Amino acid sequence: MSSAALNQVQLKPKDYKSEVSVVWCPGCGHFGILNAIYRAFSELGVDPTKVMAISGIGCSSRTPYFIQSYKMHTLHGRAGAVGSGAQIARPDLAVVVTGGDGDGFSIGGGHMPHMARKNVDLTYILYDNGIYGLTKGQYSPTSRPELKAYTTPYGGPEEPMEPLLYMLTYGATYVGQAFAGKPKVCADLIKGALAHKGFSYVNIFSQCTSFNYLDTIEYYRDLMEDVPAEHDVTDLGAAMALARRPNGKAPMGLLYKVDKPTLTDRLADIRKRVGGTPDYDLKKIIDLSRP
Ligand SMILES: Cc1ncc(C[n+]2csc(CCOP(=O)(O)OP(=O)(O)O)c2C)c(N)n1
Ligand SMILES: [Mg+2]
Repeated sequence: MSSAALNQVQLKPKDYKSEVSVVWCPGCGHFGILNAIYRAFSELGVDPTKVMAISGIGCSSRTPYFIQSYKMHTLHGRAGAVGSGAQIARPDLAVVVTGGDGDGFSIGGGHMPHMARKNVDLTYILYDNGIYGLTKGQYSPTSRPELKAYTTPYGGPEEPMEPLLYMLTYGATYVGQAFAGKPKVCADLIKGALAHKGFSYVNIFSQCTSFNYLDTIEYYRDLMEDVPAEHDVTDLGAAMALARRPNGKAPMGLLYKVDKPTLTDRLADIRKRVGGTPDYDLKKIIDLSRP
């Protein structure tokens, strides 16, 4: 994201809390992720007046309310599209999108590949609790088939998707994963994502203590294994192999990080080529399109 927002202030994590009280259920993993965001902001000296926090709808999508920053609580599934627009219009701002597995991969699933392939310079933090929490417990694209939810009382009829494979396939330039019970790992991954220039995706498992009785904090603790120290984060094939969960273990840590031109860089190149703001004269556009 924009480096203009970094190393600007010296604030404590609590200084990034807004005046709005947090309304999640007791024991919800989302608290851990929010605290990791505060911590990452503090450690990077992020200027709150340079942050645009954007979300869709969901328990996780309430996050911008709790952060001292500019914010937009948008439509269900559209946070990525709004975030992309905000980033293009104001490349000097640090755009941080937060949301859930339902918001990002059900209704919002059509936006995810495009943010990734365009390398939009923003940070996307996905709170993956394998359920629709806000609407009280429906099956999501990351629910395990064994989960009996209100919409799947006999268990799920489909295989869950793998968000990491999806984002790696579509060209995200920073991909990491952790779970809410590891605050330092979460904060470090978010810090790396914020400091990265390009589309950063951080998948954080989050226990839903009200509606997902399977994916508990103990389950995530057993499920996850640190990314091996020898893993090369520039090796896409190796990152994908880890995302496919060898030995059934989900990787925790940074899987992938490469530098590539961002959408903002490419738009600036076009402006340079045409010698300023592009000319929107219709006749010229038609002539240019048919050389
Ligand atoms: C267009 C539209 N469809 C459906 C809904 C209902 N709805 C609100 S939040 C949500 C899913 C939330 O799940 P997730 O994104 O995983 O967030 P969580 O609450 O689990 O953090 C749904 C289906 C809506 N608000 N708008
Ligand atoms: Mg969810």
